[in-house]
Amino acid sequence: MPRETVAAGGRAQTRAYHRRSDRLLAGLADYESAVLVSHVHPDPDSIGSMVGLAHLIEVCVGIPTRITQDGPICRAENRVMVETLDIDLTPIEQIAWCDEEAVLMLDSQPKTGRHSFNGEATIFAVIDHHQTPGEIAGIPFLDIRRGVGATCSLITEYLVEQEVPIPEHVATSLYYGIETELNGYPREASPLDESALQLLYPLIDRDSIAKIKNAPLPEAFYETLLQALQSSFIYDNLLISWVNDLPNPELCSQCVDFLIRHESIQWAICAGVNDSKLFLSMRTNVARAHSGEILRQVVQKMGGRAGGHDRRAGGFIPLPSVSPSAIEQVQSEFRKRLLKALHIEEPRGRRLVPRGEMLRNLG
Ligand SMILES: [Mn+2]
Repeated sequence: MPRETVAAGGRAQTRAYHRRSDRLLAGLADYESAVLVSHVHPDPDSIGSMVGLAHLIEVCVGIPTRITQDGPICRAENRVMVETLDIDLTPIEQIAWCDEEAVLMLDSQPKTGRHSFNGEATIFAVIDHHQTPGEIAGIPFLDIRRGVGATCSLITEYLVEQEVPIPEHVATSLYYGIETELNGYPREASPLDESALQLLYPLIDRDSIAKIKNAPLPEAFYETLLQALQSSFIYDNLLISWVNDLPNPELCSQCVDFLIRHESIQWAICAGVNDSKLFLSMRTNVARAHSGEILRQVVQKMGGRAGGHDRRAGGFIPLPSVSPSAIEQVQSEFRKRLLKALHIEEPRGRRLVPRGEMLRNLG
């Protein structure tokens, strides 16, 4: 256990830090400010955990903090979250990195290919719950708990340990971050997630949560969903859906959230082409299925990156070109590898919506 020698009444005394939050805050005492970074396409857990930690640091250490945004926020709910809760985000490319400022990485680990931050400054802390391993050697403060459902639950624990009052917008951010990560299965994650949700609930603004959950969807969502439905194929208990013209990467996850609810499948994946990459979003309704790890292993052999959790995963595979034949070749190899990884021996899929049906509906 880390110890620090403090002067007390003229006599040196050794204090043991029993709690992670004590150790984190003590380490920050040497810095003038703190900058919080996370992964690309920020999600509610990454944003919520940064909001919560920034509050903890400002109250307990008394130094200014900045919350960064890595890449665009595309998902409608996430945009409304930032607007409604008035979250101040600094684009990560505007940060001038310096040694006096502590860098804390949340909901992500260094060098996983999931962020623009790539060693521009020394990282002081990594706080995460992903299965995807990163390069963490030499980082002074680490709190990586893979069994926990949300990074926001870890930050809620710190706030409770330090007895810091949690303002409404902070509580709402943390609560929504945990809720989206758990996808309706709090007991499956960990008791820490469940207790964090219960603790935060009386403090949140329920109207804001309702507003976020009912975020207006862009017209592009419906066009993408139509493409996804028209190109969905079922192989045994797996549904694969191809979107060859994906307006933004996060629309894959919105489509797949809907597709996984099909009554007779256990796995669903939506793969869409955007910016010379095949973006992937995978879901399973099987408990503790390690889908993040499965997808990571499948795409790794194709030069791609992926990660995630038990029921949800995401990633991408770079495309050599966006010509139809190049796309088709990558799609077919990915399908082959995925079927193998899921032990599915059905090489020919059946269409979710038969072709004749689609043509008849066009009338
Ligand atoms: Mn997370």
